[in-house]
Amino acid sequence: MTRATHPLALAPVTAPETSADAFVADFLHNLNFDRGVALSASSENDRYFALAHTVRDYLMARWLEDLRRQKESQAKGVCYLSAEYLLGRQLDNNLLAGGLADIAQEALASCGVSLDDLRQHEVEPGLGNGGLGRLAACFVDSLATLGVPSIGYGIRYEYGIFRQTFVDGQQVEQPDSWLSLGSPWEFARPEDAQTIAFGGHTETYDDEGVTRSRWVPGWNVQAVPYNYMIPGFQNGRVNTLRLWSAVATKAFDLRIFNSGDYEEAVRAQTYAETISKVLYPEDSTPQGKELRLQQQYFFVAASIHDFLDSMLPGDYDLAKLPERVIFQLNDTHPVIAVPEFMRVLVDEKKMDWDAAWAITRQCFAYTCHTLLPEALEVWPVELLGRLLPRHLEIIYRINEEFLDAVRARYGDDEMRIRNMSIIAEHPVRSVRMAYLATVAGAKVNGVAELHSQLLRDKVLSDFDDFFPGKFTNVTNGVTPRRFLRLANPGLSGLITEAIGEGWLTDLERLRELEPFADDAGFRASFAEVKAANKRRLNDVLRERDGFEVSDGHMLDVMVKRLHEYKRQLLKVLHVVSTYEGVVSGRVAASDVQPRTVIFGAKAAPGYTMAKRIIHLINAVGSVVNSDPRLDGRLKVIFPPNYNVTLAERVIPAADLSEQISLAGKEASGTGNMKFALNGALTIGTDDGANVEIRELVGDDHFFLFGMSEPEVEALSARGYRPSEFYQADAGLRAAIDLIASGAFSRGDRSVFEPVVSNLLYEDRFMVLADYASYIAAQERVDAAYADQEAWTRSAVLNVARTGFFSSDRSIRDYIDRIWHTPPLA
Ligand code: NBG
Repeated sequence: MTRATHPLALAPVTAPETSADAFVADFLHNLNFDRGVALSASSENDRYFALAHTVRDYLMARWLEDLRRQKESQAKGVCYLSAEYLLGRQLDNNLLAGGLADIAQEALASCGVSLDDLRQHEVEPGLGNGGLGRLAACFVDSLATLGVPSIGYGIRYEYGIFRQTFVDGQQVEQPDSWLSLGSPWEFARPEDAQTIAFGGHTETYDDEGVTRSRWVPGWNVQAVPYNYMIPGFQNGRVNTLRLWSAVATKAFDLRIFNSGDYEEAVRAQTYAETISKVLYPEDSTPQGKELRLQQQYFFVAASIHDFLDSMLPGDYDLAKLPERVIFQLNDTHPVIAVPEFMRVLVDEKKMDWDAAWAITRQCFAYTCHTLLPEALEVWPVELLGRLLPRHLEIIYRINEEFLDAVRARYGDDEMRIRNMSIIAEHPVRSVRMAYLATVAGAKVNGVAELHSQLLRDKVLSDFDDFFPGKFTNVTNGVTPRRFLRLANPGLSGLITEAIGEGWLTDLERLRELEPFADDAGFRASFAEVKAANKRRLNDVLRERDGFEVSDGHMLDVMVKRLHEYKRQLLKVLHVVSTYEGVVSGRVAASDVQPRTVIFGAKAAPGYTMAKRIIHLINAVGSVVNSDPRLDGRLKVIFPPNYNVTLAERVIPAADLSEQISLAGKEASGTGNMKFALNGALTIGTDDGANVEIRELVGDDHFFLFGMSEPEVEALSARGYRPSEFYQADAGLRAAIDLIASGAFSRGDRSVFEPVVSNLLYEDRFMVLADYASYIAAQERVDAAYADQEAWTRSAVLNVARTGFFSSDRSIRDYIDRIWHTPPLA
């Protein structure tokens, strides 16, 4: 052990002394020695990096200690496998977690540097699409805060979710080159790279009298890990997020290069590196689909090998793995980990199939995040077999044994067999990844009560019957550190003043706020915080996009991915109907409750209808906002490129939260939780976690509308004809006709014709059926908002009663119901 002979090498790493002076010294040291610049010559990026590295230095001792302890204790831990982590900016979160915000502020000020400018400088890593990725980010925060031994594994996409711009009201996607100036939060570990193979063929061979299979791959890439610190909230813990980046095994071919064919010389490199190039590349083309499967296998294979290589002692008895690790599959994206794990145990570790399968079935658990059949991933057998031939064989064998067991239980019920088979035969022979995960997983969970129940009763009901006790629920949650403490310092201060410290890690304590709802003084302060948050939002919107929220307006917000099931169209119809009421003279402008409607939404690049809806929102906004007949009482603003950073400003300012999906379609929603926790009232359907929000806050403080899930089913069964609703409702007719007339497209009726005819003749998500109920609920909203005291009282009660939605509670539920991984002392 020559490496450790010097006494200093054995001393534990210690954090710098916590004082503003020490912070200054560290900051300047990092600026000079890391960045190679003097303060006077430094750029904002230099100062941002130096600050980030200083914060890192404070967290480093704890991080190294946690890594050591997790390995030494060999306690059971969680490997969270997720293709997405929508982290948001890191600086503020890490300052808060490290308890460093005040001294950093003071230290920088003494150097003449504004902390706020450096905050704004950070580019958020948008390594996720929406709720699923943000949930993973909340979960790693809570895992660290609760001190659960864990590691998050994912992909370090070079380009995250696209940057959205609008050109003539239409979405145009720009690449998100978040790494162009580097990231100060990551640690590249090329020495821990894993080799990930693809393609080739399989063969059998004789292994001392036993016939075994092996995979002879065709090509491979290197997976290089980048480590990120995930600090717990002021608890001295720092967990790890490990994101994989793809590089070519052979950087380039010198022989070809020397022959002058430069492109060919780097072809392999370019090809390999595409694997981690972008988040979810377009999957409507066969090439795109293949790349996506490559990404999935790439990161789970690297993660499994990393865990086995780096976290276990050399002579580890693999039969004990279920006592050591649980791999949580965040949706179907990482499910190819199941056959990979089996391949490692059976082919590489030469374990007997049954023993390996018994271990695998205890080491994986699966979270399903959807009910939409089209979102349940399937991989064509042809593709999977070409890319991962051995894995396909393993999947076939798992399926064969599973179907034998199904036959043994139910007899030759061919219908049931076909419905439960991991292999679908139509329209093309494919592997159903959700089924594979369900068969392999120790537990399967949905993400809200209603969602889990629908999974059990409908989507996976045969499996629930076959595997009693396998299905469970863990209702989603959000981290109160980012979405309350950092996003809403005003409200956080008020809460602490009222009920003291401690609620940030024990969010149920918000209950103690209930009596303050009846305290006029508290309500006044609460309303003042809301007003200040609106001003803060205005500052951001003005600078970012030149928008403004007018004083005295109710702030009505719908921010989430653009999807037909989420029904942004319903919100648009409400806006159009208010507008139509005034311009047709039926309603006096002075009777309209002043409102600003904020939309934020990205549409998948290949999702044409979603893009049309974005166009429509912008078109309606530009007409409504400039029509003097409205007297400035109705505004629609749609800041482009909604992301975590903007969410942190919008949510605390909102009065009304729009959660209006068709019942039975939104698995949970997490935006809904963030709004309620920040004191917005919800207008929503009985869908996803809305159901639990409404139960907790009470009917009087929630605007419920629309069909319930059984009513939706009944209407479908009867045969839904949207045009009947159109015919029967004059207000609805007027709103749709106005869109159809070209009023929002300079008289050109063709522009929104596809949207209108889709509503009238298909309307898969029953916008028209819920329209009347929605409008009536909005009238109740207007009436309620007119009584500001009562509204604020409801808002306070929303905050007080939604502590349940902390992601700390979700993680505790995972521990109790699925993982059984106690926190490390
Ligand atoms: C999404 C659901 C949301 C849910 C998040 C997090 C996918 C596949 N699902 O309702 O649509 O809140 O997951 O669970 O992104």
